[in-house]
Amino acid sequence: MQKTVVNSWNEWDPLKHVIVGRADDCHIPPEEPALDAKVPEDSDMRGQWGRRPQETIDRANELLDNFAVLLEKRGVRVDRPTPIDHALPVTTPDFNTDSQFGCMPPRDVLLTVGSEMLEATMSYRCRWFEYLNYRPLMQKYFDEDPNFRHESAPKPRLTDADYHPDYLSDKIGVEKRLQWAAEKFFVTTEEEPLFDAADVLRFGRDLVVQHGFTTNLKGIEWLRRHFPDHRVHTVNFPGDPYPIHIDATFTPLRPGLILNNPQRRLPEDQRGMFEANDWEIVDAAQPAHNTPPPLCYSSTWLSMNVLVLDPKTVCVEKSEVYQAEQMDKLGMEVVEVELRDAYAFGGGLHCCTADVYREGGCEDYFP
Ligand code: DAV
Repeated sequence: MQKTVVNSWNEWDPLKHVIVGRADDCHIPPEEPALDAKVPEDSDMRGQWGRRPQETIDRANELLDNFAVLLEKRGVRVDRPTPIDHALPVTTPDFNTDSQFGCMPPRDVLLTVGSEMLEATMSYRCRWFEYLNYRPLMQKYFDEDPNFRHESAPKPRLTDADYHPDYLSDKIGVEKRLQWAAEKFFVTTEEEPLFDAADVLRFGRDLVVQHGFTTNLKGIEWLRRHFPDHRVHTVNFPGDPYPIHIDATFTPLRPGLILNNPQRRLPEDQRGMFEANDWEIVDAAQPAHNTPPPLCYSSTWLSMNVLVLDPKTVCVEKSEVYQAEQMDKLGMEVVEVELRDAYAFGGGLHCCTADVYREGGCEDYFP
């Protein structure tokens, strides 16, 4: 029987079908320009690379499996990717890197807009082939759903021309990084379109895209041309010295309400569309932790990397008690999910998932 499998227009409508990543065979990739720019200068990850320790992979998989079961119990269909061999190098005519990243997190690679799933260009060399982890699922959706549009953005060349050499030092300092972020001088150049899917938030007819390390202005322009029926808005958050991915910075919870990282506030001159339509942008609660877990790329702000199940229900990481309390005050039912030991694999509850189906259609929230 023919049916609609893929449909998702925003971050909050009732979730019915989702992909949850796997930690199998995840690697800390060797040094490369865009990835190094994101590793904080005092991080335990500087200079390390290789396959992640097996016990951390097993623990992360246990948590991801539990999360999948929890979602299924709430009536959400869950699919899992098929890991490729991430120990293999990536070699193209333009570059070589000695290992890959992993099949986490799916949110970075797959952008679902309506009946389309778009594979992002990616901007790390080690993530160039990451879409292959999801191809078995894409093929399945293609067979099941006559309206499914499987799209892939042009694979970038990722030569040295894609990266500003100024960023290739491990002694830049946070002050300089903040100044560069304010000037919108990021590690990626405008050589060719680059974007990660996790820099995009979907608000029905509007797509809000973060300009930062992983997404450049040409990438945003490519998205604008690719989605001609959408309005595409460029945002940036000058308070973030390591700006990759929008989902620990700006988190819509339901129509009219967005959590914003208080260290990375949306500049006043970018708030017009929200203010004109009476959307509230509130500061997110403080994270419960002072430091990220070991071997983790992300900041402590994965606290606000929540997965909205419907406009009244949200999954919050179990140890993030302040974030949970704030959700409760905002009138959301909180579903606690233990995930902190999987953060090192690329992110939190929003990161480790990718939407396949949410109820509802394409609304105009900013008429
Ligand atoms: O705050 O380190 C993490 C986003 C992961 N998708 C941060 C951003």
